[in-house]
Amino acid sequence: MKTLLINPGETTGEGRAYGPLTSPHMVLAYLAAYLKARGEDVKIIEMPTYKMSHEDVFEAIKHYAPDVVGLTVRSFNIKSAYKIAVGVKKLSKNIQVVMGGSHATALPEHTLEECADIDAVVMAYGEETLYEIVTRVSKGYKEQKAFYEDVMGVTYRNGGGYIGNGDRPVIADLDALPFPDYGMYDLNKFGKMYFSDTGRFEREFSIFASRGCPFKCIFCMPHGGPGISRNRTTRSPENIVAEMEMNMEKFGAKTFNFNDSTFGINRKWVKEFCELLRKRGLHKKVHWSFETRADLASEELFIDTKEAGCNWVFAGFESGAKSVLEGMRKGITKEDIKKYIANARAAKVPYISASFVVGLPYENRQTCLETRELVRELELDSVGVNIAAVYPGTELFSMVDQGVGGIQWLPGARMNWDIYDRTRAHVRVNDLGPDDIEREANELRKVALRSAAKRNYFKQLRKSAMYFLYYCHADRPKLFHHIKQGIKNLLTAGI
Ligand code: B12
Repeated sequence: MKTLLINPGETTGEGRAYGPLTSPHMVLAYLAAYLKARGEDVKIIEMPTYKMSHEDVFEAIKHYAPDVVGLTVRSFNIKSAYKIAVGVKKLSKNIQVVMGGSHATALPEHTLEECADIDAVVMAYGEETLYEIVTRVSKGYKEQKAFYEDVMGVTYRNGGGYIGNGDRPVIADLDALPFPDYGMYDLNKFGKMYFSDTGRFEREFSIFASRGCPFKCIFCMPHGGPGISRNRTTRSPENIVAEMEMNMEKFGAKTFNFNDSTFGINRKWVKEFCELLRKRGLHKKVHWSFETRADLASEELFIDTKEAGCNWVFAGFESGAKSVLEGMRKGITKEDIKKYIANARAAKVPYISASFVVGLPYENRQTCLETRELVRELELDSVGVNIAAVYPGTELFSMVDQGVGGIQWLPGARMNWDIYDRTRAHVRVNDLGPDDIEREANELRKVALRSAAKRNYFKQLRKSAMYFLYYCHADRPKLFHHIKQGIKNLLTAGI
């Protein structure tokens, strides 16, 4: 039985936001490893990173002749996934087309309705569900519905309607899962990241310590989907270290990024994990980074993790305005943010970065100024500035429907998956129209750049020069895009 798993992102070109990933797609590596461990034949196509067109994908399908095609979908690549589903069914009606991922999990029936060539949607965690489907397909039942009937975590097409089989419980023992198999990818095709403290470019490997998140930020889909709610499961430190060691040995991995929605919730666990890294000598061999919340990071947490090899910390601060922070129900305050930075600096964390969002409920011109002020003051090493994006399955989506905090859809934006390109606003909020939101985001980027340079001008300059040289060699179109952006920013930032 052959299964082809596809990340369907468009080969975007510059200007579009969701280009190739710099770290191999973890979700598909997990699903593939699970099937492989059970003797299945499986392949992965990473469209954006391999720069494959839809025609290239169809050629690959003809060549591999899979029985099941599995697509991982988010709102910004769902249209590309539909195109693949249509093409697959043109090639053969017998290939089962299955979708999973956050978008499909949030809107299973709607997804089936929008594209008649999808046979079923897998909701929440997919390893066990996909394997069950593949096993049923291999049995070659006469009736298609037998592939999906009573399979937990599936919504499937039945005649003119849809049948939802209800949620599959979370995978309680994450240690029992096979490690994500990054050997399924052509790793040379992925980009590398520059690390200021070592002065080197490294390939980053995504890793997970836990699935799920108990917090309730309005813009995030509950991990695993609304059905799975906010259940959080954690791997043992031993299991994680074994995965790191395997990737070090197999691929020479030197850099890991913990992709947990929130790392460090359980301090006792973090202590044990850090101790194990030191005991195994990994703190001298690898670097790693994590994302946590402003109110979770004590100086002690930063010291423990830094001594265990962590060289980069990241947090979503989102806003510098009380009303906006309260409206997003993140449960953090400006004081928490300042304390986080003070703790990280006291622990001498080499690289501190954070992200902000412009255009959430209660945002207005005044709150944007307050965020700018905070960013100016923090002098972070890097700042990601996002324009508010309203994803299905989030509380924010319902808030926009109801106009909470002055936020409203732009005409034609609701359920329009073409708008999720990160460069444009698709809502208006209070006295900010879409152009104002985009302008405020740009202003904030400039403030962030100036503030980073103020802390360490030469570090920033060196980073830019290193990326320049890297892209000269590795990705010319990206280089031209960044030069254009950089010049624009530098000229207007007045550094
Ligand atoms: C880690 C992560 C990332 C990492 C990915 C790293 C990597 N190399 O894999 C990085 C940092 C790159 C990233 C970036 C972005 N992300 Co992100 N990310 C996440 C996060 C925290 C976890 C996703 C993950 O890998 N989970 C681990 C796996 C094992 O679990 P899983 O994703 O739930 O997948 C399981 C099931 O969904 C299912 N499944 C998934 N696909 C398939 C396919 C098939 C066929 C089957 C059967 C099952 C199946 O099985 C999987 C295994 O159990 C989620 C948060 C969340 N709530 O899920 C957001 C999330 C997925 N990201 C999101 C967004 C918006 C982004 C960005 C656009 C953010 C930005 N502003 O730039 C970018 C897009 C980048 C890109 N080009 O794709 C949104 C997507 C919303 C949506 N509806 O599209 C989420 C849901 C967060 C949110 N706002 O709610 N992200």
